[in-house]
Amino acid sequence: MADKTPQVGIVMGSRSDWETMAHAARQLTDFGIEHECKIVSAHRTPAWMAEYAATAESRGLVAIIAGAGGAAHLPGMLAAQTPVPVLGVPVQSRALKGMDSLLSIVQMPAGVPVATFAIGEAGARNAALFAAAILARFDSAVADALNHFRAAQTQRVMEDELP
Ligand code: RP5
Repeated sequence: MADKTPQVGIVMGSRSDWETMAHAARQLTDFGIEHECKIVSAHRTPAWMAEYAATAESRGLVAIIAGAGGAAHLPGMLAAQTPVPVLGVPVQSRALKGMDSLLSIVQMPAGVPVATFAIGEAGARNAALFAAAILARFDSAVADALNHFRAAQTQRVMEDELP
């Protein structure tokens, strides 16, 4: 039986972030990477967030993709409490179009890194690709899937024609 232990955690501050973060989940599914998706809010469920961070390493997570919008503390607060690499995705906010999310996530003080991606869908997809790149270093099936993805993407562009 295949091992269903999640290797990547996808967490987000609110259900309203799912539309964006589903792109990360879809990409991991395409690569056959076991993952879990959960709502973990730094502001509304701080104790649950601390528990998630505290158990991430022992549960075998290799990376955590954390999406949040507005005053987006989630990626940084997770990174502060786990040695597992945290990949932050700024979710587009209504008021400031995600600039608030981006700056909240990217401006970590020295000592507690969060890898920060683009605002919205591109960031979610790239965070998943980055997690895959980490896993590919020690999982040849993921390496093959990633190489295939890149080759197919290149092929599409090479064959594209302007109207
Ligand atoms: C953040 O507040 C969430 O990550 C979300 O992007 C934002 C708005 O949350 P809701 O009011 O939609 O639940 O914590």
